[in-house]
Amino acid sequence: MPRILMTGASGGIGTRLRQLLPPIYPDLLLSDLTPPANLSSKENFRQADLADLAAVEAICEGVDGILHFGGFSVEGPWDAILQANIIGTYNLFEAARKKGVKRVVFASSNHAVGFYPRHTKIGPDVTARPDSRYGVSKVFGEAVGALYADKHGLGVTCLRIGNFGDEPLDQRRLSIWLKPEDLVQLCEIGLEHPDIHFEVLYGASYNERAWWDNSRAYQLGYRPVGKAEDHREHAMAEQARLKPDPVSDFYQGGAFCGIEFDGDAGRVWEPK
Ligand code: 15L
Repeated sequence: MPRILMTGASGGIGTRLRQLLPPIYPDLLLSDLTPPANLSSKENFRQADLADLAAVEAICEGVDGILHFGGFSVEGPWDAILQANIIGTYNLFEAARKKGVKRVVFASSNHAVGFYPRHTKIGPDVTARPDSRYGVSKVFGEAVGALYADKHGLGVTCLRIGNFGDEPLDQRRLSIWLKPEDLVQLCEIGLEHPDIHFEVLYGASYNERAWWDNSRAYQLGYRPVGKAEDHREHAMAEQARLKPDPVSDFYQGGAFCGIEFDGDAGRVWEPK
């Protein structure tokens, strides 16, 4: 039975996966900076600061696979992103190598490619177009993952997660929604599929308005059950409450693109 470490256990995704993973991976070690508020006596938790390499090495001891959801999950000040996502992600891969971990699933994000316009369909191999310091840290994480796969033989899967939750929150999220059960499937592929060396997959359910070509995930056996269009009415009603914004509404990364934007909104960037 593999021992799986999940970082970010107290965050939004981690909290939900704590319910969904134990039937599949009963030997689950949880970690975060602070313990989850409702930790049960059946759960196994060890505190660790990702910026502290020795602490990360300690939680990787005896682990077969890692689900790395830890770190800063939105745009933030450079120092916070630097510590948690740049140093933290490097430490995670380095500790995994030192401790002989076989697989890492890295929670990348759609914000690694957020500056692609919504009318373009992109695959996993496009040039990075991060929309924020947070997005830059996800590009960095994917690069570190590739290095550790190619140089050290770690099996690495980077999931460019769209928007994780029980339903799509607005029109943008109809294109990028990820149902929790579908994320579990992607984690299983990353942890167990025999063909994994280094993969970038999109973390999205079956969304008719998808901006992403996720055929590689399907080749690896992904069969999402979430259908964004089943929630269209709710999403469009929520959309009607939002204030239009020429930058955020044009690009895939939405509001992350609009944050601190002082370019020329009338002269948009388009891929050649
Ligand atoms: C993300 O990467 C964030 O972690 C999440 O909070 C959402 O903002 C999501 O992207 C999104 O793009 O909706």
